[in-house]
Amino acid sequence: MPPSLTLVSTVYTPAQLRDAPLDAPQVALAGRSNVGKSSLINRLAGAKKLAKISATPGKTRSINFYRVEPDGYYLVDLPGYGYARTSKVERAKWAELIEKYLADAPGLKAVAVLLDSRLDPQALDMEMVSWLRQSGVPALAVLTKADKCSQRDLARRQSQWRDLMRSTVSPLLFSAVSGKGTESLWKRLREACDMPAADDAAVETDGGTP
Ligand SMILES: Nc1nc2c(ncn2[C@@H]2O[C@H](COP(=O)(O)OP(=O)(O)O)[C@@H](O)[C@H]2O)c(=O)[nH]1
Ligand SMILES: [Mg+2]
Repeated sequence: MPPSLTLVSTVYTPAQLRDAPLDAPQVALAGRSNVGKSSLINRLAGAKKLAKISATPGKTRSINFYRVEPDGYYLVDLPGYGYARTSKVERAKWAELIEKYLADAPGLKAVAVLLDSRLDPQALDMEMVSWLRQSGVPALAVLTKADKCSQRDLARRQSQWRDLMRSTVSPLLFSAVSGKGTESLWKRLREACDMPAADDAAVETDGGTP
């Protein structure tokens, strides 16, 4: 059975972060507005639709904490960045909230950075990636909308990001439309939270050879 998601906390202001489950193991999801973050969360949630796929992008200004059952870690949905029609004041509020979260969450294990597989690396994506590197927070790159690109373009995009991120791990290919990458994403999320892969857990329950 795939894990299930339950929304347990929504935070609008830095002060409200006090009441959020920041100590529990968690992976945050970040990406530019319209990258497909809500669609990805809904795909992970399965039949239970959770994140509103907005007709008016850039409207989500909250941080949403989803508990993953039965594993017990959290997926933390950060507001999308870089929506063009956001005011300066809005943008400053956004930055304050996200920066406070990223700096103050002891349980933060990694940030899944969602990147549009159709687009060349964007300045804001590069900023997020270099901020994570400087902060020592592991980045888990996810190329979204993979159904929109040819295998050849996807492979090229993967190696481009791998080089940019100075990583040995290829970005994960994901499509909310086809479901491609869903299982691999669950696996990487668990690994990021230091939880054994489901297969390993099964082996352990079976017991080793005496
Ligand atoms: N073809 C395709 N379209 C997608 C995919 N994921 C999202 N979209 C579309 O991209 C747009 C933005 O998606 P949304 O999930 O709201 O992005 P968000 O702003 O990052 O939350 C919507 O029109 C979605 O239908 C995908 O995997 N494949
Ligand atoms: Mg959204």
